[in-house]
Amino acid sequence: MSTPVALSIAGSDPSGGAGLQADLKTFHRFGVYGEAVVTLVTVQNTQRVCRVEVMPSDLVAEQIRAVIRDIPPKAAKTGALGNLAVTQAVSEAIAEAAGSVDFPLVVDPVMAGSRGGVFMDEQTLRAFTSKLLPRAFLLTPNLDEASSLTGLSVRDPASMFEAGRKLRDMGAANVLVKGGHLEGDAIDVLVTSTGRRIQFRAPKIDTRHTHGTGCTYSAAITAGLAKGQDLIQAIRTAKAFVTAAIRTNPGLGAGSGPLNLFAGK
Ligand code: PXL
Repeated sequence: MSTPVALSIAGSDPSGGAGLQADLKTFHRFGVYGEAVVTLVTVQNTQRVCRVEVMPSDLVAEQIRAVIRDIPPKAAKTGALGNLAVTQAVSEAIAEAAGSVDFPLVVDPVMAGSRGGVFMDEQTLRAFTSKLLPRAFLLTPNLDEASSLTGLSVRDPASMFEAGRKLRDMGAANVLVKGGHLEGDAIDVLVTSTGRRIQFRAPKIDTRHTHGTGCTYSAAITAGLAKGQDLIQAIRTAKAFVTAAIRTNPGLGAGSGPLNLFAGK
């Protein structure tokens, strides 16, 4: 069997728990070879984000072009993009690649970090919505992101389903609205390309060490897709992994620490 390859286009978290670092570790955990295009560099530890420097947009586009034809990914994901220029450059480079390389794209609409740091302003949100969102095989907003993208108040499974339907109308093929911030269980709602609604449920784990949960979840789904799993199978496996990774977190750092990305090994 050929080596499964996945590409992440995301920001660097030097504390290693989120962003590109979490994506690569998660790909590796699932036996998937990872490629990594950096969009922005953060300065952060488990307590706070101190600085965000976004890469020049041509540098981001060149990285994508350099790797995508040489080692074509079987699946790709985007995370924090940082500004308007990078969002446009990534959308264009992905559109260009779509002519010759075919892979499902998981789009994680990262707007802000759990430790602070804003990765998407209003203008960027508009470009993201018109240019990148319609290229998503799967869009993975949390409750706040689903609210910002749709203008709806997304706060329970019914409104998560509404938002999912609206985001499909806006052009995403499938939408997984993540309910990790709901009261009670962590319920995620998938609206599929055929309009089916499927719920994924896991118990909420009471810990402050949840940094990188969104990145890890979308990376694990991307890894599953790179291995040829269907979407529902990839989400089930990813959800179980993220839940185990939170439950067995290593308790690192004085603030919100990382997950256990070895979970299940
Ligand atoms: O979890 C969202 C996220 C994504 N990417 C980078 C981050 C964070 C959160 O802090 O730092 C680089």
